[in-house]
Amino acid sequence: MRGERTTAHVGVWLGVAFAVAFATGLYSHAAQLATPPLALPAAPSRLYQVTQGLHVAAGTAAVPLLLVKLWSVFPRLFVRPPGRPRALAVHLLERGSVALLVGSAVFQLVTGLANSAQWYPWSFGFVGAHYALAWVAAGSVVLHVAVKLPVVRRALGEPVERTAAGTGPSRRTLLGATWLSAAIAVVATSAAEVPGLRRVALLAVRSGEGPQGVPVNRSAVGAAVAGLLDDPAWRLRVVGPGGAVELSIADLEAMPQHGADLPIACVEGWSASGRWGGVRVRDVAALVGGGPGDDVVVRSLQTRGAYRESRLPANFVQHPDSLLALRLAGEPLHPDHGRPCRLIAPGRPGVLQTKWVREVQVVTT
Ligand SMILES: Nc1nc2c(c(=O)[nH]1)N[C@H]1C(S)=C(S)[C@@H](COP(=O)(O)O)O[C@H]1N2
Ligand SMILES: [Mo]
Repeated sequence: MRGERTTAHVGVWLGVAFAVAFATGLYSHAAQLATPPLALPAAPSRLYQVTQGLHVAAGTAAVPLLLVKLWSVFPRLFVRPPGRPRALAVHLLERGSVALLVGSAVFQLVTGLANSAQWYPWSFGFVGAHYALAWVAAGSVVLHVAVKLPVVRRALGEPVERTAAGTGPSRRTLLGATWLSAAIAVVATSAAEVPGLRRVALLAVRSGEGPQGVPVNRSAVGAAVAGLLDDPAWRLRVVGPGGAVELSIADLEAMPQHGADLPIACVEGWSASGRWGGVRVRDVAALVGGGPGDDVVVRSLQTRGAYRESRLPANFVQHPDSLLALRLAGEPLHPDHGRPCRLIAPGRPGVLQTKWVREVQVVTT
């Protein structure tokens, strides 16, 4: 069952999975930069939910594909290197590029899956390492495809035999089982995103349950803000080119209220939608002279943690559904969802939907 044809067929699908993961990963990385190199769209509001869902699904599908592909070439790891210096150099170069490819691919899949499970058995920063190795993986895939193109062409040109020469399962059975495991891996982790299919999602990292119908990643207690949320002295500080104002909950509730159905789309691949209510970010920014070209920085009551601050680019600030939410599902925000108010804007990664907001700063660019 081993051999060129197995390797080539599985390799094509693995290449597709890596290409999808690379493209959606670049998008996710750009979306998380404070000032992205080019303006990303604020609509459709579910765009990031889709791209990040695809990212995690493609990475998950790649696991069985990579395992089968490695198994199909395994005996080749032990071929004796040629003796002649020139042939040996070529051989070592080829082995080196394969080692880089396998190493970076395994690294990406392992760190990605571990991040989805919020398990960090390492000391390096996930985001920087996963991003850097994505380029190494992409480069070595391109090199590998270029080097192997003649073999791939030949292997794909031949039919996949229906029955094996001897006894035992055929190559066709093996390929079928491989597709099936990739499909099962995707369904078992991603079906949670499809209404009615959550029970099928046996490997989903989130139960899908939480206060007000939305799961919680970082609770108020976990973020060490629980004691600060019901302080009657809380004011939203708004700063901008026109000065500074302080708004109480009553002041915010006296402003025009707006409702929006928006998802929380976590980088880990899970997402959940809710009905949010509150004031528009652009209305708040306008109080301190914020104009259509201005970005907004939102800061949390939280004093530690990577996600206590985020920057909303001008086109997101202007979107009518970008809110400082005071309510979820018709009730005041649950403490774990960011009471007294949180940022919720369309088309953004979950990590940027800052909770327990204390300050809004208009930044003139
Ligand atoms: N202040 C603050 N805001 C935060 C976070 C955080 O750790 N601190 N976590 C973010 C992450 S990773 C996600 S996915 C969303 C999840 O929101 P939820 O925990 O309310 O579901 O909130 C974001 N907002
Ligand atoms: Mo997240």
